[in-house]
Amino acid sequence: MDFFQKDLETMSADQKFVLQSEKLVKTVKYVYENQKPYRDKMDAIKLKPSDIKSLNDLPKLPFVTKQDLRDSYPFGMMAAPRRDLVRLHASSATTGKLTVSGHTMKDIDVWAECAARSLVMAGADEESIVHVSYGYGLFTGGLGMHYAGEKLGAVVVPASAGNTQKQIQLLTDFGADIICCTPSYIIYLAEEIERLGLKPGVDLKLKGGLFGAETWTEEMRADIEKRLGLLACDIYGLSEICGPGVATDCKYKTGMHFQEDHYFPEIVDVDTLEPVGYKQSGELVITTLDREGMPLLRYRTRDIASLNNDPCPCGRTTVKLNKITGRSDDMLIIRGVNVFPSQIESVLLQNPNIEPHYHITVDRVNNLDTMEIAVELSPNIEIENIDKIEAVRQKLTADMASALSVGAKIKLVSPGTITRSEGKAKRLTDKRKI
Ligand code: DLL
Repeated sequence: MDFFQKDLETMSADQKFVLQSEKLVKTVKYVYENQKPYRDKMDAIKLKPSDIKSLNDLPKLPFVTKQDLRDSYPFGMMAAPRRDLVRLHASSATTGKLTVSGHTMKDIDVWAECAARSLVMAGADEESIVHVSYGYGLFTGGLGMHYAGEKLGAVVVPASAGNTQKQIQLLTDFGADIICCTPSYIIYLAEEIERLGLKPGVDLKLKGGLFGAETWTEEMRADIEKRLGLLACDIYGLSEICGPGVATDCKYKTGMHFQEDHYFPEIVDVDTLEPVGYKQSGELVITTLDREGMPLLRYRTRDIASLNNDPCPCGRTTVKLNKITGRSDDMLIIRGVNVFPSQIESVLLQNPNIEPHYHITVDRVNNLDTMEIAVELSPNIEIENIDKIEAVRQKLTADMASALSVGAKIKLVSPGTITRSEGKAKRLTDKRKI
């Protein structure tokens, strides 16, 4: 199966523009009439729904921020009447209130459609067994991929997160060919699979995976693919918009195909908030084109990425989201230098002598920022081989300094000592904020 909905995934630029413009005009009118906080924003700049005639007028619209969602907690941004809402999801914030998202039946269906397209991109079809190890609950990962699998007509195994031994038993006994979980969890699973002496391709039938919900690098992808012999696709999404499936890699990995007939992406400069061109990095802003429950116009995701419009050999014509490099709010400023955790991961994973498990601790000592990166040594290195370990440490220290333009202390720790995560990994402690 090459496509889930070929006609919608391979539209010409003109067809797309017409469809998106029609949907945008309708959504703006619907939002103005039904979402008071946004109507107030439009009134404040004297913008009327009739001023939005096509997609070209999108930049006239004000942005919506996470703070707007918090200010209207819990239901202020819902545009559909209560009787039409069928589900709530929420994303936990590190500080403050939850961000709540409400869905009508149609919203759930559109989301399932986009996530089913994602499953197909990872190689799934109606014969597939889809093992879902994302958490089920307010987090959208579990239920999002669950409904996608059912929509595709595959068999879904709702394993949810946790209980790694049971997960491996289910994977070997049921023979799932597709797995959905966070990149950090698949690494943990791979490690356990290796420890148990199970052989990918023999004891396990996995051929594709959809890994997302956190940033991960190309180096991490290569490691996952090598260890498990599967196609590792990146899947992006956020609960404010729907959940997993907003954009996903196909097997050619030319960037994540953005489901533009439902969710329109823009990248804006982080300082000026002006839209930037393809391949230029900035903050991802998303407009929902047919959402009913909680439509969002120009929602600032805080995710830092770029778009590309290069042709993809798969035939899909959708614009592509390049890997998320970080969040504007998880960017670290170390002695004045901007550092994203993904840059650190990228350096670490190029070194064959270490494992992809790390933790970053940032502190301030005598008014100076310090950064320590604890990373696990590969089990292939004998712990008594002090000279080798010192050489690995020195190489990593030098590579890190040249990649980040700021020094970091490297602490090599024994294999298995860094806490494994079942959901989104917690890889950073910033003591300056505690
Ligand atoms: O993480 C939805 C999801 C579930 C996506 C499963 C993919 C797979 P939230 O909990 O609301 O929703 O968190 C959304 O997670 O703004 C990004 O910062 C980050 N994120 C999600 N997918 C990716 C990805 C889900 N593929 C926030 N790469 C987003 C990097 C990602 N970051």
